[in-house]
Amino acid sequence: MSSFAPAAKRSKTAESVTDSGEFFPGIGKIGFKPKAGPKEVLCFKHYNASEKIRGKTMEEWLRFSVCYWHTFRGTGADPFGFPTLIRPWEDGTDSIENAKRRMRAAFEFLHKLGVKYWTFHDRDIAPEGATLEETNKNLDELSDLALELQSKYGIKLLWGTSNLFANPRYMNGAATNPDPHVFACAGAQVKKMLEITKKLGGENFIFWGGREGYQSILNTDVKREMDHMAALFKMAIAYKNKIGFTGQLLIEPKPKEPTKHQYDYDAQTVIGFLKSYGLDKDFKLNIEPNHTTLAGHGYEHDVVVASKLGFLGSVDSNTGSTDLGWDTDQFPMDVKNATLVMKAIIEQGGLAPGGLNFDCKVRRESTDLEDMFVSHIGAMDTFARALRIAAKVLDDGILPGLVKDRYHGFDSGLGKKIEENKATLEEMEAHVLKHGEPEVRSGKQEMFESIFNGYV
Ligand code: XUL
Ligand code: CO
Repeated sequence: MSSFAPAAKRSKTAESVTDSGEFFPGIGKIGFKPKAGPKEVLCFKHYNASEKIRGKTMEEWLRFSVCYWHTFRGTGADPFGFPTLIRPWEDGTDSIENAKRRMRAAFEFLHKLGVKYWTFHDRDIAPEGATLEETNKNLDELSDLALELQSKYGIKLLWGTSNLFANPRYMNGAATNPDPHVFACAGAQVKKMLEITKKLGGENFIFWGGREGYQSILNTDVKREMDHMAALFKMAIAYKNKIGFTGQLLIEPKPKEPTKHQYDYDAQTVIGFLKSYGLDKDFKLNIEPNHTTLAGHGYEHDVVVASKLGFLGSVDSNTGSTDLGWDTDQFPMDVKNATLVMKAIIEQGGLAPGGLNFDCKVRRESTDLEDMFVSHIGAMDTFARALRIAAKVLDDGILPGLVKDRYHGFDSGLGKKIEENKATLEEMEAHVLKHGEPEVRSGKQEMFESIFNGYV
């Protein structure tokens, strides 16, 4: 690709936007219009924030959040093409002034969309300076503005995180880098971002190990790298407790991309890691379905596994594209998939202090400002429908009852003894000798699928 970057046409300059005072003119607060026609896309047809379902409002169940990195730092650039998403508040510089204008645009967007939470990486909101002092000063300045805007609009921080993957210093890993000096940079960054997250009242803090893995096993000491990753987590727990930050710590699994193999492969791998290093009381998981499918599982798999094992803390509610197969971070529009996720969330009694964070980006071809709203609204309506359907499935009790019935043999007698870990191999042998071959029982998958389809 040549270094010549043809700019997509800018419709308004950053100056003129500042003058008008509004970043999304012509778009008001998004309302609930259940009777709106199919072509009306700037309203909610299903998401009714104050409607009560199973004792909680939709807003309380869904806890939607907008991510800063895709929605306000995404440019539409890809390995084959230049930026396509030219936002009118951007002046093309990495200045503090531009960062502040962008943040005002972000809060206007959150307010108009009616989403109460946001998420960001340290480097999303403030430019990196030449030294750590300068970088931290920039972060202080932008987080002061964030605090002011949070209180102006009544918006809260779902989680903060450190970007430990973009800067070239992290190319060989952050906590898993073979150089302790780089590890120290990661530690310093996490320290500062824990402070900023606390300052903004963040309800969680995330670790996504973007470079914590390897490209070649030949140059990698896997055991030392995992030990070092655990060491950083232990430091984070100690510092969190020291400064009195009460948010939940979360790890976000992903199997690969950008590294060939990432240590936080999937939910079960991370749970095993947390238990091996004695971290399981202090961490939960932030599950991103696009990462789950990248790991070769079904969309809902990691949400269900993490939830059933008591580790589901939050969800990066996005989707991939089965025909592409990589981390495309699309807006979730599939009601069936979302229903399976919501069913697990209702079954565990909700996600708080976690939420449904839209770690999603509009396609690089979706270049209108309006598309930022349309995409989020579509995804929110998808999850609102999913919540209603999942609640109905659980209220009816038909599917849960059928599942329970499949395992009824474990409710009494030998099965109960097995579940209670009181049985022996000798008893197993005696049982088979006495009763012979078990009868085959149909799994009835198609029946379960048909019943589920009846609700969607
Ligand atoms: C990357 C990803 C990250 C994390 C936060 O695939 O999902 O944006 O959510 O670092
Ligand atoms: Co994510």
